[in-house]
Amino acid sequence: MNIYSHIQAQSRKGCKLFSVLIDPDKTSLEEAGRIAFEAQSCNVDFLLVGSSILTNGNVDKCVESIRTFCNIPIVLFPGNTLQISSKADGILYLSLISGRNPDLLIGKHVISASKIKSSGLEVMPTGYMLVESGKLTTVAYISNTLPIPRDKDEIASCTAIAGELLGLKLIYMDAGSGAEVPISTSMIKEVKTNISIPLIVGGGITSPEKAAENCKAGADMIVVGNVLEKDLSLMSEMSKAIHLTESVC
Ligand code: 1GP
Repeated sequence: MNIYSHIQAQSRKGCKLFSVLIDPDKTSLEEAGRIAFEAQSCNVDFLLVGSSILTNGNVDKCVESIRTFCNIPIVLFPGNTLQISSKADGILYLSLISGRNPDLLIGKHVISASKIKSSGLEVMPTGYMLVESGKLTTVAYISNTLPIPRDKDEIASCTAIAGELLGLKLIYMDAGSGAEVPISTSMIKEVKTNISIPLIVGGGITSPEKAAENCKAGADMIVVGNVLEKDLSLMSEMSKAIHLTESVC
């Protein structure tokens, strides 16, 4: 499957996608397998694998463990260049466009370019936008960037427009894993109105209602991680809420 073509086609039809984030640092291989098994029966569209910081985790082994239990496409969502595994299917090739840290706009890309090119992974250039979420998140601290203020819809919109004009193929708006306050529907609407590439939204989404609300506001894909680590039984309800947003899908 060409992952990006699928995302784009679904977005054009107004159909919503559900991705579950597995953090290889916080999730044991057994847990990763369990999440993958559950995801298969819950119609999860993609499994994202990545972490802001890797201490004990092993991305290769995590991907292998997921693969044993499901055939859902696995997409890397790497927090750094140590998290590239040719065992996955694709990679969100992130440029942190909400920040002004040159290393995360181009530096790390130069370091990893050759490895990624020869990996066989489907590469999806993604404008990653971090949005303020009520507390200092790991990703804001580690990336050494200031998130976009949560009430500045126009800054978010202009940042996303710039990303699209630069040729990026996806915009990922993230409040950060475990965010206290998720991204507002008003910001999602404003960004979606102003871009024509698919919009991914994640960070602090803890209920099926919030996931559905974000889809109605314009998110094409919802990413959920943290809350499922605590309560896997929520996955099914989340999936239904997201996929039922548009009954034609
Ligand atoms: C984080 O958007 C993802 O980068 C998912 O966030 O873990 O809070 O669901 P949560």
